Amino acid sequence: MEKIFKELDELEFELPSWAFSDAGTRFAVFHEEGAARNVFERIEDAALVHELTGCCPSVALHIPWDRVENWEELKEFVEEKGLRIGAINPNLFQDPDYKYGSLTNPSEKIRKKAIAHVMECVDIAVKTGSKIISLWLADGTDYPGQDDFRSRKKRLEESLKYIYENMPEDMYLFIEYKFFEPTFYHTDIPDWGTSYLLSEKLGERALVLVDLGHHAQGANIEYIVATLLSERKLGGFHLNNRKYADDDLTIASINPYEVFLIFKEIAFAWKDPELSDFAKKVVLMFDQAHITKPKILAMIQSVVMAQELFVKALLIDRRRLREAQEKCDVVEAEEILMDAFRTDVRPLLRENRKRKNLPEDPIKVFREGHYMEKRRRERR
Ligand code: PSV
Ligand code: MN
Repeated sequence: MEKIFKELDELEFELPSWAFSDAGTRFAVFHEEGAARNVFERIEDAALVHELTGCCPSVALHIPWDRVENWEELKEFVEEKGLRIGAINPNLFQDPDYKYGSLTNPSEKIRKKAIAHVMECVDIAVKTGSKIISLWLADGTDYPGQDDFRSRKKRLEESLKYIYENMPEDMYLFIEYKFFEPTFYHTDIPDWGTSYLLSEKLGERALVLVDLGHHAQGANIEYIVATLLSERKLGGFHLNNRKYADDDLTIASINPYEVFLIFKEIAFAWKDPELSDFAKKVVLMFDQAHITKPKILAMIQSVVMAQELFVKALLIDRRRLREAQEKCDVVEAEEILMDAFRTDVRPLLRENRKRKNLPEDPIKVFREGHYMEKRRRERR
């Protein structure tokens, strides 16, 4: 238990500011009474999640959604709340100019505009003490012949090279992939292989970001994670759960076993002396849109769920598993995984929280507290 407690001290999650404000489907945005209306309120909500769970000390920002005039003031506010600013996410998907692409756009003027926006985000990262720019592109085409694939690839590589070479030397560039949407004929960064290729060409501080929602049905995400870890090219995650496509449902709501198997790869890398330092830097960020669940509660539920699944992954008996694998004892190997997966780790997590003076059951404390009433009163 003490060993797990030590490992739990190192298990941190990053919260997305955007999960605390109104979100919607393709068809409508739904309002939640008391939901955060601006970046300061989003930080307050993230701070509450951290206060109740004790393991979410950083919050990712999305620009321009979280843009302020005075970044020093925001940084101070974040620190006062006991948090730090995590990844800065440029937005290259809402400006009408990007209809035919941002960093890949045929127009040099628009490419320059997109690069300038990313460089603004680099500047914000410097001002707020963040070390990560997390890039996702909506770039792609809808129809055959719309643009030339190889020209787009070249433009993308050139744009990224400019950004990478002009970032401070201690800053990381995460490149996220998504196999479709909003374009449907082709996507410029559709899979981990393309993200890998681009980041490999850029250099050591360019890494792949795996959003769990951005894969085709049946994709083996844990294998992708293992491959990227072994190549030291995994930067971070956007944790969520997918049913059909990028639904951004709360983590493990559909398939907890899949998340357990993904976390197994990270937990094993944590314990591998050659990979441990690298693996512990992999950022476990959430990227979820809470529409049917109350936002703060959904986030607390996600954090608790992610902690449980990570602890289960830490419990796997690696020595026995290796022995079973060497003997090609497939049933025994799977049983060893299932032993850990079936273990009820909730008492252990409750004890851990008690020792840290945290609520033993953060979901219950939030539900029974008056956190939302206060917010509904103040955020009319
Ligand atoms: C795109 O679907 C994405 O996963 C990217 O990470 C964006 O930054 C985020 O969602 C916006 O909600
Ligand atoms: Mn994402």
